[in-house]
Amino acid sequence: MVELQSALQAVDPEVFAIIRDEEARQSRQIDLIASENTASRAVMEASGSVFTNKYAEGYPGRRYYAGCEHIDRVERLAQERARALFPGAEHINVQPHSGSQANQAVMLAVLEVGDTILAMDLNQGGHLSHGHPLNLAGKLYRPVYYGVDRETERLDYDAVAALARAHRPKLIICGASAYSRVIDFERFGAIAREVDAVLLADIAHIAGLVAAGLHPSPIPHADFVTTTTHKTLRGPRGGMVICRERYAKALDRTVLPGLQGGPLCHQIAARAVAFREAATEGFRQYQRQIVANAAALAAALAARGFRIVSGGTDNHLFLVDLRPRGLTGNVAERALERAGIIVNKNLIPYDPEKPLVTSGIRIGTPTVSSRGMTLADMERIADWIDRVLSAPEDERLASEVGEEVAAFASRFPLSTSYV
Ligand code: DSN
Repeated sequence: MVELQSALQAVDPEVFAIIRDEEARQSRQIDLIASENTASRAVMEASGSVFTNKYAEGYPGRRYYAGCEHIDRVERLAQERARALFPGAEHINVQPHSGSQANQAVMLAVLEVGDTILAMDLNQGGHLSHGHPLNLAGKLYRPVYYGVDRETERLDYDAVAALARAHRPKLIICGASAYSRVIDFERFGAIAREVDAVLLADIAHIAGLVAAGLHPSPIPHADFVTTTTHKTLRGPRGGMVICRERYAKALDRTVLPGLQGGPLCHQIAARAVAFREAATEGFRQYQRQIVANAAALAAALAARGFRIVSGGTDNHLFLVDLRPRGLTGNVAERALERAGIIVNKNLIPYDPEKPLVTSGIRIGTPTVSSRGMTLADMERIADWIDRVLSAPEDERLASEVGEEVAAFASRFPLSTSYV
């Protein structure tokens, strides 16, 4: 690592300096973006390895290039380790470059253009790639959306079932990017079977929790499970698909040659490392800390008068409704950023504001937990958020808090290994 950095510094001091600045930023700030994390040094070393030099179109033992014996070994290892992490997984493809491409691969494997899909509305916590009108999925297929109940702000499974009966979708997608409650995959499985639909569970956000046994697994209920590998799972950036054996051939064909060319071999090696880390007791303890920290931070903010969507959280994230404070998400995001606290503005269910304004912010604890912050630290963070958002235009206050945040955050390492 040190050698690589030196080489970079010699060859390209400009990029080297930018990377150093980014490292300093990450180290000095408190990252509460629910989809981010800090990969371990081991993961980054594999990600920056000679595997970046290799082309390996195809699958282990069946490649379109020579010289693939070692990528075959590491890809098989990644598959085996993923299988151990997600018991019951029949077939695993570790090649998708991202979660969106993993989702596209599933759609391409089971849908024809114009088929109906039923998915969670992006405005209510779903994901762009599940059929948003501006996304490829929304252009190729006919999306119908479900959401959360207006009162409880939790998934309304009866409404999902009614929509499924009315629209007879070929594919139902469950999984979210801004939903703080347990998802009942068993219920989704029953709904899908009733209307003869294929079920895709996108667990990108909660994969680490599922691997650690802190959220029920969708594997027994879903035909396909997709995930990214860099959120709670804490690996390198990338995607993965798990599916029933009967879909294995169709899925592999849609990943390559359907959607992608050569896999990112260095990222596959890094995924294998991350899956090894995720099989440890240290990782399971880390996941418990994420959930405990999220609950503590939500409670600490609620105690300071913030309204938490659905009243709390069961997982790694929650949404804050800023309307009672007379704020919008974009104003809060900017003010907090000035103080070194990084969140993202986010639509809340039934949000009257536009996506670039929003009435809420999304807060997640994977990164702060990776860095070793615990329950008492959540109280401090809540205090800083409260102070900054009490006077969001006060730049002096923001920079005062920013200095406290930097002094505090710098004490926690960016990258920890759990093996
Ligand atoms: N963009 C990610 C998120 O922030 O949730 C999902 O892909």
